[in-house]
Amino acid sequence: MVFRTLTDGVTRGIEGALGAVSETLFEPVVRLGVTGLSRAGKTVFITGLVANLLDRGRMPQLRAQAEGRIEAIFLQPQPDDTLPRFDFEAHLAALTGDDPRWPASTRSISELRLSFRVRPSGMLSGLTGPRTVHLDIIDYPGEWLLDLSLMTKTYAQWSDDTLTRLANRPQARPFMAMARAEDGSLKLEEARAQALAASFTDYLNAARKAGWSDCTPGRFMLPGDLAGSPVLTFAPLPAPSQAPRGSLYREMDRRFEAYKSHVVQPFFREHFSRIDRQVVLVDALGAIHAGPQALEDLRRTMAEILQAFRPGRNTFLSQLLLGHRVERILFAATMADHLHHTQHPKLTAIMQSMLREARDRAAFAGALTAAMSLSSLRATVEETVTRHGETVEAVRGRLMESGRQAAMYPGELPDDPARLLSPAREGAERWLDAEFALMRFGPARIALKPGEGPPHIRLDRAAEFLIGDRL
Ligand SMILES: Nc1nc2c(ncn2[C@@H]2O[C@H](COP(=O)(O)OP(=O)(O)OP(=O)(O)O)[C@@H](O)[C@H]2O)c(=O)[nH]1
Ligand SMILES: [Mg+2]
Repeated sequence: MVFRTLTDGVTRGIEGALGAVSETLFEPVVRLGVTGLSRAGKTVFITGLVANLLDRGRMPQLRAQAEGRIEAIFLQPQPDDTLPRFDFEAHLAALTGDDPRWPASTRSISELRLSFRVRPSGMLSGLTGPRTVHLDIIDYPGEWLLDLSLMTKTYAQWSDDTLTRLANRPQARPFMAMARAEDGSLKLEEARAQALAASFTDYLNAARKAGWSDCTPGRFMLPGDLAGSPVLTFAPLPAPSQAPRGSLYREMDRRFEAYKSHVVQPFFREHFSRIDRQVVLVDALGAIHAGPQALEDLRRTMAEILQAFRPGRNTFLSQLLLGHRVERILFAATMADHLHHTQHPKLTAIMQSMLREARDRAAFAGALTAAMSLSSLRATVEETVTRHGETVEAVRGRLMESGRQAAMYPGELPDDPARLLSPAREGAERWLDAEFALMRFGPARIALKPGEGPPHIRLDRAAEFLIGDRL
């Protein structure tokens, strides 16, 4: 008894030491970025994906799983000591507890490591033992990618560009009046700098609401723990004829550079540049429901965001990446459980068409791309109901507000995406020949069988596209 414990301890010690060596030498790491605009469904996606990888009963389309080659998948301490851990357990408890809720908004970056033990397929299967592959999942706000354009500009260039663009925008009137009245050559007064930054932030928020997508610096709208710090206390100003040391203009210039080097650059250098696979989540249904202008805003913002996947044009990024590239990008329309499955192909087509420009660019950079509609945590069941004497394919779920069960028929998406995208581009106020309803459902109360993850739509297909080739 004593002897066994001892040898166990010894062998484990050796395995531990070997483990540390082999991890760096032989165990491949795949870094999966998960992004999307705020409320696109990132947190629910990661939680649903991880829960369904730990318990794989609902993952038939993941090939390694179907072939019975996955021996184990388990959570591990993450490799980056300074990143917050993605709080998987808390999010899963919220989603699948007795009183199921959607998780709270996260608005920052976080990370989680999953390790896979898989048996190789094909010819090698009899020859070698199981391999270990690590999957690092990184959740970050899509808004952060908007700042990429700042990296190649000086403060003077950025100020000129921004003030020119803002000149005719009604939302910018108060800020423009303030900026024009400012003399940048005078000595810095902190209160003035703060007032300018606050007015500029107000403009950014109003512009975002009004549908403008060129709202940078992105962290002004999602400041997190940087709120009030000098890196977020600057604004564009007209160039004075001279800007002596200690002047307002000089100090704004310094803070702009600090924003680039302390906020934008670290994110791109330490996180973005190391991503191998990327999923971009899009709440296309939410935008369609909100109307043509919201859909057009979403299209423009996504096009801007996805510039980050076409590094060629941006010297800062291409120097940083040094040839490293994202190999696969999945564009996913989330919350597809609001639609009967017969409509999913139409939703996918709309998203595909909306992102065409951006997708072509990514393809140009050599990445493999795919589009699909999915639901990370299915909150509805399908149901055929009679409506004005007609039968329609609807979905049923538990309403967020009242907790009551209700059936929803969201309307029929067009077969041709242009029927939505063209009026959106032309600035239509509302949809002419259709209406799209959307009810907010809460997560359903679920009783999971052993070995089964929470219900979803196509998470297994998404996982197969994103990492299947590495298993
Ligand atoms: N019905 C349904 N709703 C979903 C699904 N996924 C997300 N949602 C809804 O979308 C909301 C936002 O999801 P999150 O995962 O928190 O989105 P996020 O992108 O992490 O949001 P931020 O952290 O604020 O950036 C949720 O509160 C749900 O209302 C899904 O699969 N089905
Ligand atoms: Mg989140």
